[in-house]
Order: sequence, then C-alpha cells, then structure tokens
Amino acid sequence: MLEKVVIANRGEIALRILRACHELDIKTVAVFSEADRNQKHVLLADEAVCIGPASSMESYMNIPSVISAAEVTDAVAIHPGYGFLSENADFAERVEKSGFVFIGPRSETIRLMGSKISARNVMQESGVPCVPGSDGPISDDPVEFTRMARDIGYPIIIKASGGGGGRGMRVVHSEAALRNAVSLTRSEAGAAFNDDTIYMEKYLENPRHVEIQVLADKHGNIIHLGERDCSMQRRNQKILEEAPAPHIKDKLRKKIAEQCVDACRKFGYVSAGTFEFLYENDNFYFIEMNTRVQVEHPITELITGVDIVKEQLRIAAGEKLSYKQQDIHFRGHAIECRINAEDPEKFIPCPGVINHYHPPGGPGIRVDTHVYQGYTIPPHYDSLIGKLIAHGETRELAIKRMSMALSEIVIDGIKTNIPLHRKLMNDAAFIAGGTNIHYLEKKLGLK
Ligand code: MV4
Repeated sequence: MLEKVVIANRGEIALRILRACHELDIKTVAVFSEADRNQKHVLLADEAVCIGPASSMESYMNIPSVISAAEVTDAVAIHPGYGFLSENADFAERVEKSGFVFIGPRSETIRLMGSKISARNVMQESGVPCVPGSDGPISDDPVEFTRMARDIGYPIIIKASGGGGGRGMRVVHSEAALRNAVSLTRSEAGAAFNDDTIYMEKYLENPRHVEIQVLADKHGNIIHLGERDCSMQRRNQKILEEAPAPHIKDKLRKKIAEQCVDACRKFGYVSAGTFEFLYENDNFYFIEMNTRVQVEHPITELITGVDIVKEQLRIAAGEKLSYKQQDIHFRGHAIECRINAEDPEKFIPCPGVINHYHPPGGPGIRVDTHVYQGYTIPPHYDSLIGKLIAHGETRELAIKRMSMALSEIVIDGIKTNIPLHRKLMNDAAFIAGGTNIHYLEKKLGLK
C-alpha cells in the first residue's frame, strides 16, 4: 500500500480522503493555504505544510508548491480530490515525472478527456452513444458550418472543445443567428481556454443529467457502480443528486453502464471515473467524462457499499479492485443535498463564523463536512460547506429521512441553502421523480 499521501485539496473532500487513508493505514500530509490553518483535516493529518496565501491560484492551484510539499515530506503519492488541479493534465504529468503517484488516471487520459472533441471521438469509436453533431472541429468556412447545422437540424449548440461543465457554450435556434454565434463562441473560447476550437451538437431541449460511475484498476479489471441523476441544478451548479436515477428501465441502465465499461477497456482507463450523459426519451447521449472523484460520490457508496476513495487509493498502489461486477448489488436509494454557505434567495456566497452547529443523525444519514461550531468559512473558495446524504430501502424512505435530517440540522451564524432543500423535499415534481435540468431554475422563477 502507499506509505504516505499528500492531500492536495481542502474542505470536506480533504477530510474524506484523510479518513480513507486512515482506514488503509496510509500516513497523510495536509497542504493548506494561510486561510485554512484551522481546517479539521489539517489538525488531524500526520503532517501539514502551508503552501501559500489564501488565494487559491497561489496555493491549491500552485503546481510547484504542491509537488514541493510531497518532496519535503517524503510522500509517495498525491490525491487531488475534485476541483483545483484534479483534472489538470500538466499537473498529473509533473507529478508522475517527479516520481510520485498521481491518484487518478494517466495524464494522457486526462488530456484526452480535457479536449471535449477528442473525448467525443473516443466514445464514438468505443461504442458509447453521443449527441448527434460535428465529428470534429467546426471549420472557418460559413458555407461548411451552415450545411453542417442544417444537416444536424436546429436547435443546435456550439461548444468550446476546451470548455466543459457548462462553460463556453451557446444555443442557436435558427440559421439567421448561426454566423454570429459561431464567431462569438470561438472568440470567447480563445480568450477563456486559450484554444478557439469549437464543435457543434444537436441541442437537446429537456434532458436529464445522468452519469455512470466506473472503477478500473491497472490490471484491466473494470466495474461500474450504476448511475446518478444530477438534474437538480442551478447555473451549472448541482444542488441535489440521487442514485439510482428514477424511472429508468433496468435493462436500459444496465446497457449504458456496460457500454461505459467496454469503453474503459478500449481506451485503457484507470482509477475512478464518471461518464456524463444527457438522458431524453429513453436515450442516453454522452457529453463529457470526468476523470476525478466527484462531489456526489457518496450516494453511489451508499447504494453499493463500495468505498470509492479507498478503491482509488488501492488502484493507485497497483492493487486489484476489491470487487468483481458480480459482487456489486444495488440496494435502496440515496439522495445528497449540497449545503452551500450562500444567501437562499440571491445565491450570493455568505462566508462567516458558524456560531452554532447541530448535525442530524439516525438510520441512513451521513454527513460529509469539515465544518464545526466556531469554524470560520473563508471567503476565498467555493461555497460548499457540507453534504447531507440520506439512504433508505426505497426512494420514499430516503426522502423521509432527508426531510427529517433537514429539520434537525442547525447551522447558525451564516446563511445557507438549507431552506431551499426543505422546500424541495415537499415539491410534488421532485417527489414524483425524473425532473429535467431546467426544472429548478423554472421553479425558482429564473426562467
Ligand atoms: C448540452 C445540453 C443540451 N444539448 N448539450 C451543460 C454542462 C455541460 N456538461 C454540457 N451542458 C449541456 N450540454 C446538448 N447537445 C444542455 C446542457 C446543459 C446542462 C447539462 C447538464 C446539466 C445541467 C445543464 C444545464 C444547462 C445546459
């Protein structure tokens, strides 16, 4: 097993990784910014190294600082968590070249999936269904891209190959708007991602966002852990996720998951990964692949019993997966509510001191958070302060448990989105299940 791991992240995921390391008898090194000296995982880690000022660009995003922390502590591996450097292929490559193990896929894989056009091409070649679209970049020739859009059929969406997660996209409803949209999206892509390569897809108007979790070791063993529905979102920020995805036929969910496993085999995927799909009218359409552990991984852990972070660590150490596909049994339903420190009406971040904290409990309740009473949420990072996760034998029971937990939980001193989650647990469309990606914004009156 790995002897010592640098946790190159902060907040709840840093604590999650620390706990997994402890279970595997791996020593831990916390790296922290000047704003994060009092984080729970920093106090609990075997060693802790300050890697820079509060600004994430000068600390958690600073590649030489993170690698130096591994060097001075004689660590053997680096876990990037999610966000920050987790999907930075140059970082993964420099970690590898410095003689450390990057806890994630090979840097080539991260680079491949970072280009949304090459990711699409790889999936198409591997038999994963994609949204109909341009099989490659859009040319500069208006005659060509106009013909292409006409062939696909309006509405279409133009996306930046270097984008992802909702950045650098533009929907086009008619030929009259096409030229302008292409040149605008291209110049924005060039400015934002230093790559003005763009591509085109059929725009799906009312899809759900469903993703498949996979695990692959270095010995060619690959399994899937089923799917998650992440459609409940606002401005590309997921608010609530659940597993399994409601109202999808078992035959269909099994088929798409197996197609993802086959694709992993074809392109030699290693570590935990997520295939993102749009789901509409009983069809799955691949959009992107995430090469990191995701925020919402706990709901999959609760319905499968698999510890995804421990499997990542085992895989990185060169061990075989602890499970074969036949060992994976799906049990019940799980829901995650992301708790953000933000104004519940205006959604602006709300840092400050938590002067009273009371966590919920009871059967089927899990709380993944780094916060504690007296903790100060710094203003420098994203507003996620914890995840409340409920599991039950049925979706109804999971909702009941979540609803009770949301009644029990007390976080005072700062504003949070807990009131929004309480409303959602009583929302008829949410209770019915299967709402699409536009549902929450419409409910909030933003659309
Ligand atoms: C789309 C789409 C509709 N049609 N692609 C946004 C995030 C990025 N991962 C891809 N996104 C979308 N791609 C086609 N061809 C709609 C979205 C989209 C979306 C997708 C998932 C979750 C939330 C979303 C919110 C707005 C738009």
